[in-house]
Amino acid sequence: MRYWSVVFALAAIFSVGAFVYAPLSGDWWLPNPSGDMHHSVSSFGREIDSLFVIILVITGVVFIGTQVVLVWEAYRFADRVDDAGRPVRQARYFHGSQRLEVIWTIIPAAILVFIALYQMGTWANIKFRSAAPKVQPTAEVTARQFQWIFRYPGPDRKLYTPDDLYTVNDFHFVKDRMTLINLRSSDVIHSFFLPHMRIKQDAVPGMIIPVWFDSDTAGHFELVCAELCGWGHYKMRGNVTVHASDEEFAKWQADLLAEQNRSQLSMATDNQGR
Ligand SMILES: [Cu+2]
Repeated sequence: MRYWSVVFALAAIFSVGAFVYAPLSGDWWLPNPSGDMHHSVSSFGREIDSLFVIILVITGVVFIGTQVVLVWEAYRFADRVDDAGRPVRQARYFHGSQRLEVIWTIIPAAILVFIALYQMGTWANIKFRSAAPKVQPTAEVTARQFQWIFRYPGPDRKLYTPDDLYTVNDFHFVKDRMTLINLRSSDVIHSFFLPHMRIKQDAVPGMIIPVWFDSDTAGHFELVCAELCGWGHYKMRGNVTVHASDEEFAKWQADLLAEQNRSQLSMATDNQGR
């Protein structure tokens, strides 16, 4: 029935409409708080966005091409019968076409190789340990069911010393600074995802994984877990604060230190009272 080719056509038109509309609308696209939706706040983000657009264009062209053929063939070969109820055209069965199989294997393979080579530089910049910035880690981040624990260097500026500072689901770093964290997990696999910085890295038990990123915009962003890690997975949301300056970050750390000392003091006095 030709009716079905119309249904296929409408579904294809709707899909194409959605992916043409997405880049034009702010809500459907990758999050960008600066208002300019084609300008990610992080320097890696801009590379990743352009890769994303290239892949969207390639898959879009392939999708439109295959849908046009599908709908046209569905329309053309719809089973029509004559007045006597006999098929107008008899179906013909044949066993594959080797040439066609070779073509539709080679073309996608070539496209995948092109994408693999094209994105290699970006991947190396973001993931290769040799590309890690030579800076002190801003924090050690430990994922666990179901929260993010941040451990910052204290006044001695060294991590893993007794004066370290802790926060839960609250991450701070400084604008325009390449920021390095050591990512760990204390139970299952989680995924450290900063959507605004386009950074996503699995936290794997038993490994300490360096992750680096930056932001050219101060403000408040979001951290989520991008790996379904258990029943409370949805709770693994954290606030990210990008401070405008080193001074502002130092001020926040000093406040945190004072608060931490205060609570330790009150714990000590509580114990004495008992
Ligand atoms: Cu998780």
